[in-house]
Amino acid sequence: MVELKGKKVLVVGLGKSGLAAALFLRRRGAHVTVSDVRSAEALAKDIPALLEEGIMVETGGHGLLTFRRQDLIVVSPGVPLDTPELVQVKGFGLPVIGELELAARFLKGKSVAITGSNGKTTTTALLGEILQEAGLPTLVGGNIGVPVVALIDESTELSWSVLEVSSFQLETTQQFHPNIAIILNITPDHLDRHGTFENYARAKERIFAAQDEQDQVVLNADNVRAAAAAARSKAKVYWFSLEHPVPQGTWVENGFVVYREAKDAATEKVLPLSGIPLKGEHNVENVLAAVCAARLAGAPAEAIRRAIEQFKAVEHRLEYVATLNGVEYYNDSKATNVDATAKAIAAFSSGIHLILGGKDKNSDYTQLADLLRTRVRAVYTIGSAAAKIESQLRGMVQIHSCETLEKAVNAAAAAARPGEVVLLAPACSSFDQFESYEHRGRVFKELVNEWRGWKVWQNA
Ligand code: UMA
Repeated sequence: MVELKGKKVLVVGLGKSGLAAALFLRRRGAHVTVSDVRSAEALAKDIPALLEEGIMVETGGHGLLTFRRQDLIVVSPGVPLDTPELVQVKGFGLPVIGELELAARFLKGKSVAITGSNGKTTTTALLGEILQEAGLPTLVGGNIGVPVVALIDESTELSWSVLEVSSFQLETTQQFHPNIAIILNITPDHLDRHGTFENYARAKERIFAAQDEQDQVVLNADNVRAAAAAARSKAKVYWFSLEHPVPQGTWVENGFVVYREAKDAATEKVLPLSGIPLKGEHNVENVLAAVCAARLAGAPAEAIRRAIEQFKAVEHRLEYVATLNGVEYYNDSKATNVDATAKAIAAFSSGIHLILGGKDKNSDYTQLADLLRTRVRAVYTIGSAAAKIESQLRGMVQIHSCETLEKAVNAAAAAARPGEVVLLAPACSSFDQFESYEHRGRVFKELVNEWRGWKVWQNA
């Protein structure tokens, strides 16, 4: 449905995506209502602008009648599809789509979409910078924080939109059709929402559901579940691998990232591994994926190399914070699942003081056992998942129950010796004690800086 004029549309959820979708729909002439479970007071900052635009606002809960009187429902990614009001109206045949699908129907030009359990944001930001460096008109958005509808007005037939897409967004896509789709990896996450790992993996695979033979999909040859997606894709498959050469795509050879367009084509050297300014092998994987997609989009190797060498780690992704008394502090607040935490631990060889915990997502923390035994000196637990983490990890590693991030930073900083690392990589979401993982990461950095102040005072 591209014609929105005069249509009655309900937007469910008034966060970043809901707000952007509601304003977009209104500008296109739809009669828009927004419904959110939060109170009018909690939403006070956004309501006046919506009312001024002639958008109706329902707060404090979702009314079934509000949902029934619509032509289309646009649901925010954080709203589960088994919300009773949505289930009921879907039963009546009302179309329910997400903000990504809405945007996809209007976005001009070509697009690369990036999904995966981990590395999405870094790869999206990096690919955006590469395409920009190559002189292509580039837009960046999606789960990275800029709703895709907000890119529509700027997009042209020549633009490349680089879109980070999550399983929540992909659950409601229909026509969403990226020219290049990337699946970085699929490891357990969001099981509280998707129920099973297979449901979650199938949601990720929806990234290529509308692709055809003209399109390309870039898959991680080293990740079993991502590689298995190849069997269901109609698009041409390209691979990336840290471990071995691939028929077409990117891999590492003699200390270089290399790319080959097709099995019988020449292998191109793109950049030396020493030119990658990011920590951890997982970031080499992100670079391999971005390089492959960039070559497919037509960026020359030289521009790719320049953009990668200048790239700075994205905030909250294994972000270096400070070195205090010989102890390094890293903020990986975006490590919101067990696999991301494993990758963060693997980026350091030993002496790690690891802050773990937050809101559990039905995760299995015992998967960290080997890394904890070999590289981690102590774990500091926080948040509502602490008891579960402690019971699963007991006997594997020294554990300190800290409850809050503040107590954890203080305890870790007091225990760490020169040459060791204090790492926030919590393996959980943040919503029990913080507004978001960004908020948690910022608090961590503030606490580290306070600790720095305290040290200076103590040494004086
Ligand atoms: N709400 C309801 N009813 C419900 C549930 C929620 O009304 O049943 C309301 C909440 O009260 C709140 C609003 O919905 O007012 C929040 O909507 P939202 O959770 O979809 O959040 P947005 O602010 O719109 O942000 C979303 C993404 N959030 C989620 O997927 C949870 C952002 O990704 C994304 O950056 C943004 O759209 C722009 O595209 C964040 C995220 O945590 C970073 N993503 C997950 C992840 O990376 O693991 C998938």
